[in-house]
Amino acid sequence: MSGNLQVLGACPLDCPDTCSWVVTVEDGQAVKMRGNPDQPYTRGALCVKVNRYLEHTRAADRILHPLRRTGPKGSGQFERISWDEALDEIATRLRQIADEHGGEAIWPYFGTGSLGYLQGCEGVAGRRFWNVLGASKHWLNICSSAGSSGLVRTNGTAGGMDPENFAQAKLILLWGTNTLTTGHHLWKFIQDARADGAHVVAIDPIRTRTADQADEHIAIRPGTDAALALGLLNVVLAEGTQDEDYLARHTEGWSDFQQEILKYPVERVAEITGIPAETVHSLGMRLAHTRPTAIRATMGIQRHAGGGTTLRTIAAIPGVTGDWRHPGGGVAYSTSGHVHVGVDRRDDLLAKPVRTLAMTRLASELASVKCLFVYGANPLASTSDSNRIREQMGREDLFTVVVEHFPTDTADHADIVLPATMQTEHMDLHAGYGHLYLLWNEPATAPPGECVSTTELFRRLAERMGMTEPSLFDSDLELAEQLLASGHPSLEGVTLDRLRKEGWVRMNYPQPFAPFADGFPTPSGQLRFPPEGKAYTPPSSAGAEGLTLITPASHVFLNTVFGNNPELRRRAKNPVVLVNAADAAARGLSDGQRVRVHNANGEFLADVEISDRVAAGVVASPKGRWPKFAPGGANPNAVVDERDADMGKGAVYHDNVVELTALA
Ligand SMILES: Nc1nc2c(c(=O)[nH]1)N[C@H]1C(S)=C(S)[C@@H](COP(=O)(O)OP(=O)(O)OC[C@H]3O[C@@H](n4cnc5c(=O)[nH]c(N)nc54)[C@H](O)[C@@H]3O)O[C@H]1N2
Ligand SMILES: Nc1nc2c(c(=O)[nH]1)N[C@H]1C(S)=C(S)[C@@H](COP(=O)(O)OP(=O)(O)OC[C@H]3O[C@@H](n4cnc5c(=O)[nH]c(N)nc54)[C@H](O)[C@@H]3O)O[C@H]1N2
Ligand code: SF4
Ligand SMILES: [Mo]
Repeated sequence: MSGNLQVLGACPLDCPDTCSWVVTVEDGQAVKMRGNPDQPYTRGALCVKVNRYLEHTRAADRILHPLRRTGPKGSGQFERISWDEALDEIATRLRQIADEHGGEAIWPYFGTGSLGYLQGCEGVAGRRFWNVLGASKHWLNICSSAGSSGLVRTNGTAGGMDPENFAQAKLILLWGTNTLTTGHHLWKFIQDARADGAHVVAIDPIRTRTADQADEHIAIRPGTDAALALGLLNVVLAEGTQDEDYLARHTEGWSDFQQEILKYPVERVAEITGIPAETVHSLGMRLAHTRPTAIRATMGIQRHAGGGTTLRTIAAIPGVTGDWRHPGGGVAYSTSGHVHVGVDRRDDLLAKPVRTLAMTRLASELASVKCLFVYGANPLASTSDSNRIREQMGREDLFTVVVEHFPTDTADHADIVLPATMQTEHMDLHAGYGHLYLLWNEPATAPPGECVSTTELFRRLAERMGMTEPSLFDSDLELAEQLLASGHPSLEGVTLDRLRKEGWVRMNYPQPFAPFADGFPTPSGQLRFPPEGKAYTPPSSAGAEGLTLITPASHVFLNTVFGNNPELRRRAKNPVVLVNAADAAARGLSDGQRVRVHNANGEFLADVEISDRVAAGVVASPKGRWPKFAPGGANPNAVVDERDADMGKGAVYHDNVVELTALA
């Protein structure tokens, strides 16, 4: 690599926008990265976080060599070892554990550090290797599974609107989503709609920066959104603007669901949701009379006891209004249901069926595990009930391998740390969960130090363990060819050659796209309304003493990625907890005062920010901070329950009851 090159890549991070980027390479060094101006969703912009990506690849604390633990677990004391030594030790321990305790005592625990189909979670990297070994399966349910399950129940898929078609909407509900922080590229399409007269409403217990920019903010009581959906439909029915033709042709269960809606008059909904009855009514009137209405709901809204039901019932709205007829109408949660890349985990390589471990249950399930093999994840910072995880990860009889870029709290607990490549150093295939493009990421530079990609790591491990199954040794390009060869019509003409040349390709969906204008991917082809009594699940905090804690996305971190970047840490300032003046007064707390935010699970420390951004009864403190950089050594996951939502075993990050106590 010499001279000046422009290399096309894709952002690997867990963000709906999956941006296309252009890296300028001079003499083998990546010197500049910018958003691809030609890509219709990226439109030339990255974000406040990824603008620092190249700086991050060269950070002083980057892990560049394999390491072996020398101090107590958690101390972060390591010595450098060679790849040979690391592979030998891992191979020996894996074999020993599989022989003594069975393969299921091994937990390959991966997260959303990279969404790549080769190097990351979307392609379930490493699974073929784990199948040969007979290791437990891993269920990536930390993020979106409750909402996805709810949507599948109603629509047969979690896929919905093409977010680009928000430009055609006349009413936009940003429902439990913080667009300007968590996926800001949608905003341009919202602005296009606004230029055409669309009204934008943010429905969120917090007045976020997105709510500030909306035409209207409705502060809802956490976990009560399904009741609001029913109340809005109650107004639609009263107005008689339901789409009878669409209902008759494309839905089932309407007469029962109609009865359910009638149980939620505006006054009752006001009581449940804490929203004034006039506001519920006026939003209902807008919904009743505005076609098309586009609803953007993302993952925040479903991190609750009733999160699955919430999406199940919100998904009923466009079935009643007939909004699915129009490209600018419907619900957009995740586009991943429209991605039909052919992931082949090769379950046929398993000698016998194995158990599946849910990642949200790490705190409990670790007790039955002898090897935890972590890649693309930072559970000590991101997974619920972190105190119990920390206790388990301190066990001497647990063999822990962590494949990482940086010395996270999780890596500090490893027996062996392996150095991983970053996105500019390996190849990968990506799809967004907020648009309908596939992207190719071409490596821009050679890996620094002894960093190795995920695919290469598993090839090396398979070889070291003496495995002979040929598919374990497929090259990255062979794997990419397999992924694109699913035969699904949405991939017709989408070749690896084209992707490598053009960087991104829209899948074969019409533009504009009305996915359910003519029916749904359910067995009957019809939308299934929620059955009687299943349209609303109250939040677990209902009736509990204390404050409901929401732990939303940080503007400057991406989950815990960038949690060690000096400039972004500086911008994140000290941890704060937003508290309404009434709640602060009731506890004698003043602005800026440091408090313990606590419950039976544990505590974290934060500075009180008295704010009308939250209503009485609700407090908020963002996710993403590394525990070891937080005062008191804990982030909000110390108080988050290890508890399942109603569907998909989803996590309940925004549904925990806490108290605030001044630091003595
Ligand atoms: N309190 C609270 N907690 C939450 C949430 C919340 O809303 N509130 N949100 C949850 C959600 S939505 C999610 S998705 C999870 C995310 O939780 P995790 O899946 O655990 O993701 P991260 O904590 O971001 O950690 C990702 C790690 O992967 C590493 N990494 C990145 N790319 C690669 C790679 O190519 N190879 C390897 N080996 N490593 C790589 C990064 O350095 C980083 O340390 O967090 C959840 N945690
Ligand atoms: N900057 C940045 N961007 C990110 C991430 C990040 O950490 N930082 N994380 C990425 C990941 S992994 C994901 S999954 C997505 C998540 O993207 P979002 O879903 O936007 O993330 P959250 O901030 O968890 O939740 C969005 C909003 O939902 C609100 N909310 C919480 N409970 C309720 C409720 O009961 N009802 C309603 N109506 N609203 C509620 C919260 O107050 C919050 O403002 O973002 C991705 N993008
Ligand atoms: S984090 Fe999201 S907005 Fe930022 S560059 Fe990556 S895909 Fe784009
Ligand atoms: Mo997520």
